[in-house]
Amino acid sequence: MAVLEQMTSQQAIELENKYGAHNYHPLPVVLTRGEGVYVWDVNGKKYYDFLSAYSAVNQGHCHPKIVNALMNQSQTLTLTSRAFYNDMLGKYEKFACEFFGFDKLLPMNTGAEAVETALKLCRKWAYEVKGIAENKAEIIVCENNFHGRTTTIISFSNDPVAREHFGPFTNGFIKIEYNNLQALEAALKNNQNVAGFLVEPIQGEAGVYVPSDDYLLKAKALCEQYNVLFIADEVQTGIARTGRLLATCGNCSCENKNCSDTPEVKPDILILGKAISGGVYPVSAVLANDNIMKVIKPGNHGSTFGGNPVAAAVAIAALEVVRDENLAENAFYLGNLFRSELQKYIETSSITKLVRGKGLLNAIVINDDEESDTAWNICLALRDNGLLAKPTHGNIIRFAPPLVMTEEQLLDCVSIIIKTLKQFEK
Ligand code: IF1
Repeated sequence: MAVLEQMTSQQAIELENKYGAHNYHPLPVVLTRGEGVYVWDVNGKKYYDFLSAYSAVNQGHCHPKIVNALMNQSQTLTLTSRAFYNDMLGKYEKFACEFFGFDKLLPMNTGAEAVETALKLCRKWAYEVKGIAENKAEIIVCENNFHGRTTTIISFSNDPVAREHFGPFTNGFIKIEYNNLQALEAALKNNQNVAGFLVEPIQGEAGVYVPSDDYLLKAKALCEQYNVLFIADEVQTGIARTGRLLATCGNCSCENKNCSDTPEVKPDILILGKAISGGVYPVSAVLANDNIMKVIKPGNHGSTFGGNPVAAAVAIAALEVVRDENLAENAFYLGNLFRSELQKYIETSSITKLVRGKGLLNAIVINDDEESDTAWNICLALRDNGLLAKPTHGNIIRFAPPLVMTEEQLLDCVSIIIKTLKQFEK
């Protein structure tokens, strides 16, 4: 069979099973095309995408402006490495620094690479600026975090499936309860060696846990009080997903700042990935001001593809789409509509306990134990009804459509979701 010949679902699944490592358990659907909020499988069936590739496709699948940027740059200059300058990286760095309000950007490719970069930057700042003794720096993280899959990152994960048999692990991390300011202060108070606090503004993988409104603001204040860097991992919550440009700091270039419910918090180090490229190309970034980023000197850190011309062109286009199509405002409005419509159903439902989230990063909790396969079966039924979503942990289903969705499409999805949930009512 010619490699690119049209395949049946079964053939595609069998190929992956035979030749691919089994590091995922995908929902049984084989996609072949994406456009805006829709994806199509190999049989021509159309679906609403309610996962957005884990919030990487905020701008919608194959956004023409972003794809054109990819195509144009790919036919001009794809990669120089950082051994030489190129005419795209500086433009992108300037654009992104002004877009998010920071002095400097360190370009990488994946979210995990950006998290690792932020950890290295924080440690180096701790030794060279704060004055912590060499190799004594500690970084506070939260229980049930998800920051990626590298060995150092899983060293501070408490997910056994992500950690088992991958040791030995990296030292220098303190775990505290998420959304618990007392726990944070206790970890800061008695320890001069704390360099930073790494936190997700909303814990996505854990099940879309939204902290109390003042958590991030007060956590940042505690970090300032103890001269510790506040590091925000916005790989999943950033780029308008939660109804603001960033879940921590609106820095909105738009008029109606959606900061009414949650105060703005300026991270010392901001970590971005996923939708910074609109899901078109692997792009991630670490942003900080000069007082922190100055510790990085030539040879300290890098990456072959980090900041390549294609990444630069794609990221500029992807961020312009966020601004020009008012995606934060759209996510803010549609997110409120989504939760209020689902809440009406939940009040009469025996199968759904609650809906939670911010902007268009939401989840429902299914009224069954974590080990049950009810959430999985609901996602299979959603697939049959034309909407793709996937459980995060056990009985929690994440709902995160592209931010370009219209109100009409959202209400259509709400009716599909409710119709499907009703099939499981006891
Ligand atoms: C998988 C989860 C989501 C992230 C945050 C860093 C990264 C991620 C907050 C690393 C990546 C992805 C990874 C992907 C599935 C997905 C995921 F389920 F794993 F946890 F979104 F919730 N910080 N999240 O969410 O970025 O290196 O992947 O570019 O590994 O299964 P990456």
